[in-house]
Amino acid sequence: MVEYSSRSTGKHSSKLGLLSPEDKRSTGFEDKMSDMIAALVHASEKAAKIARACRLEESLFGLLIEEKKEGEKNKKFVTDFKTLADVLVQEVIKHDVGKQFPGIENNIFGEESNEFMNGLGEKIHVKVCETEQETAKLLSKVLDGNMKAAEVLARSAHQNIVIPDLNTGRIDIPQDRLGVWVDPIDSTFQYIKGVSDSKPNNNIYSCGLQCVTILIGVYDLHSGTPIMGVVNQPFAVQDPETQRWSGQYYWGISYGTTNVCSLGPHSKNGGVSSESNSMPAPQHLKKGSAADLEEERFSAVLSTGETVCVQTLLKEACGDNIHYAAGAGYKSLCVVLGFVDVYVFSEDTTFKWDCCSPHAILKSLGGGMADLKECLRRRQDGNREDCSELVYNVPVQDVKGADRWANKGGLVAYRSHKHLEAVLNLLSGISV
Ligand code: 2IP
Ligand code: CA
Repeated sequence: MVEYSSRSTGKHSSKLGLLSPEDKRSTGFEDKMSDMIAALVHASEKAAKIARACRLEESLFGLLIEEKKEGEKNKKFVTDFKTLADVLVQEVIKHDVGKQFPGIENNIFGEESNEFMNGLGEKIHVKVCETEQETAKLLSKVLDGNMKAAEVLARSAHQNIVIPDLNTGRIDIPQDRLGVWVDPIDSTFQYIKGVSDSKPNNNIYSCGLQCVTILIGVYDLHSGTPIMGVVNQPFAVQDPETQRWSGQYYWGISYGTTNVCSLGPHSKNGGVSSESNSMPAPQHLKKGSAADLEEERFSAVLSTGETVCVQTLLKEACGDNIHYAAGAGYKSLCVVLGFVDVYVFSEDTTFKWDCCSPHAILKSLGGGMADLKECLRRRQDGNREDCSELVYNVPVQDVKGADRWANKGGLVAYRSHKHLEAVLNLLSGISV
């Protein structure tokens, strides 16, 4: 099997004074939360390896791409293979993080259930077992006896991965307050399609494997606010000679007055960056003057599924600075990286697992992710001061299935409050 590498974004920044490893040892402080983010990064790297293996290992790729062929008799089964890979990643995260933080596995949530039915009508609960062999045996039952594919998957699930020290500094958060949202593969459609030669425009890929992300976000079970997150891009860069993909991951922690991120707070990363990210929200912007227009100028990334009304308003305000890209996680990452100022979505088809991790990173950079329609409603009620951020612990009432965890009011992901304000000014007339 070919080895693939991922690298962290390298640059570390913190708004805190950091404790050196020596300081930590001398204080005897149990730096649990920096271990937690390391465990999440580690789990995301393993998930990235599984995602790459499913595309690159012949025995798995065959199962994955079958889905594209219409009308095949085993279509349902191969659709389930993608689900199986998703569930396996979810279980790997539960297993690995749960081993280090016993009990947290009960508060790790995702879209899929781990219950499968195979061709023989047997009900199987997919999980990571004690040994690689046991996991392979269990997976082969779901894969109707395909031992080769089961062995490759089990090997990825049990492999040892080393990640560099993240050097987060000391963070003390009670573990029993933590819930975790996992999206094992965001932008599934791009993942299955597997386009590798898409070209970026202003650093942004509108489609292709670059839009695939693995999202792991931790939130406060009581308040619902995001606390830490990892966004892993398993197909970030392809080597033109070997065709091998390498990944990239980004992380951030925001808790109380602690804000730490793998990116500098003013990092531009070659993109159109917001120059300030901790500006107070401007009050009652008057429209019309040159200064106001300057204030309201921003760049945005949108879903191709955005409504015509919102697209038209944003196009008028942003001109050429409007981009389209696949993947809720990827679009949020474009904001994190400063390629655009905002990601706006007025529809209700993103979910808690799509947003929790990038939201935590944006928060650590002084930005956030607001509930678009709730913010607009508050303004219509005359309350321009309070913005409503997305929360992660409250389901939508009277709804079943995945839609319970939809972001009902849409969203605005932003790094700077002034850009959130500009979006809300612009969309103040849309129906909420
Ligand atoms: C999807 C995925 C889609 C996105 C949708 C998410 O998650 O990110 O790309 O739609 O909102 O729920 P769009 O690309 O139009 O933003 P998944 O791929 O996990 O189903
Ligand atoms: Ca998703």
